[in-house]
Amino acid sequence: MVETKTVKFDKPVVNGSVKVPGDKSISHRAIMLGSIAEGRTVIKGFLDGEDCLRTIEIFKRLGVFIDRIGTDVVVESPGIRNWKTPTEELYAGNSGTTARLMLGILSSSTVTSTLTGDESLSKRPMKRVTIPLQSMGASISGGEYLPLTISGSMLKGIDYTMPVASAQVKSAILFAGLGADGKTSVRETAVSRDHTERMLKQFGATVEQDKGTVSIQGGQVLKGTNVTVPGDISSAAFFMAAAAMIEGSEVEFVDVGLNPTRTGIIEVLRKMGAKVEIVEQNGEIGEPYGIVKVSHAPLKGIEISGDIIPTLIDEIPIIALLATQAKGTTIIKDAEELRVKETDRIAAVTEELTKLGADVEATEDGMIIKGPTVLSGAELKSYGDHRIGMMAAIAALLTDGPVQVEDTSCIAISYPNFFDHLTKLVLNGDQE
Ligand code: SPQ
Repeated sequence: MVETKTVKFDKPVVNGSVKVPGDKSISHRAIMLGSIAEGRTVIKGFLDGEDCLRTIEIFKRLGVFIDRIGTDVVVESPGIRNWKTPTEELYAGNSGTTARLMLGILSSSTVTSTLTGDESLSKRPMKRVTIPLQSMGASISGGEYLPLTISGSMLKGIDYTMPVASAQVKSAILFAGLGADGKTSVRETAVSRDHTERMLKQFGATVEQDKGTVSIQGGQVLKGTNVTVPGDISSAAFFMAAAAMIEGSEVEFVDVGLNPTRTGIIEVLRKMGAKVEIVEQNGEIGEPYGIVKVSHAPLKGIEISGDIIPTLIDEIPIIALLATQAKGTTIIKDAEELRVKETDRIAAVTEELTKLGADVEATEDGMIIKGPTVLSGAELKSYGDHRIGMMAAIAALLTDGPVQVEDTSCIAISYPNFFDHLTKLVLNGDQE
């Protein structure tokens, strides 16, 4: 049954403090590295989103013990070389991160397994990962898409220049390189999120980073450790945009991740004219996080292109909505990767914003948005994509009539309590 929600507010203002759930990218990696490592890993702040739960299920099938103690997730692993061959397929659900990173991990393990995914994931390109892995000697059978069968083997290190800026490709190669013979280097044209590099170090690995090249020496054995996951800035971005767009709004984000490879949204908000204050910053070792306050100010259109794109790739749907409220033209370029996410996000965003009355044109690698426009209620679709679903719900803060969002259950992939937080921030706004 597809869950449809009608979202309606009467001249809302968003206000108050919110602690968004744990970062999705970091939560996946904490389970993965905790399972590769020998011994016990305790994860605080883990995201209970559906994608991350898929990653947990996969490692349980490989013989890793994973359980909860209160809100912590505890991983007890015999180490990657002692996993058991799974009796069932490894199902990655909707999660590109799970599928692509697992390809790298499983290639250097000692087990044979088949990775599968849902309908959307089974249409997402995997060759970007399987080609470099196969050149390391990985045994992967299948084609461009899932399902793929991986027989773990002894790999050899490579020196690889990535054709696309992708943290998933980089991470898959680094994970494979960890178990390979010799050194593996990955060269990036634009810097993508570096959570894998940071966390490998937390688990005791030596990782070299030099001007866009990351290198790892194979044969390093990791030891379990404790990991704290900060709030996901990609989730916070929805309420950051709401606060920036709606007059009288101010929202504070507590313990939100501030890794510079992810904070493109803050730069964009500031350039567009919103008030963004970093009240406090912590966590120099591991992942930086802090308190961020965003408040409304008149917005103007800007160009968003080049090296900043990988630092805000997942925020582009909500940035597009933001641009409908900015004066002038916003041009988003160099973001063709959006076409191969959970859905084609360029097509989906253009179609849904147009239904609301926005002036949006899709281009091959982005969008051109003219603003400001008055938006009207409409019937929108999420396309089963959590980020499109949340963008549609936030749009309801701007429209006169209700916005009906078809298929909202996908929001649980990255932000299970999204609607509770939305209601809370609007209620606080009412009380001001
Ligand atoms: O995991 P998935 O489905 O690929 O999730 C998305 C998202 O919007 O949540 C992309 F659709 O985030 C990716 C992100 O776009 C998560 C990610 C990571 O954790 O390494 C990296 C980015 O993808 P890529 O292809 O640029 O490496």
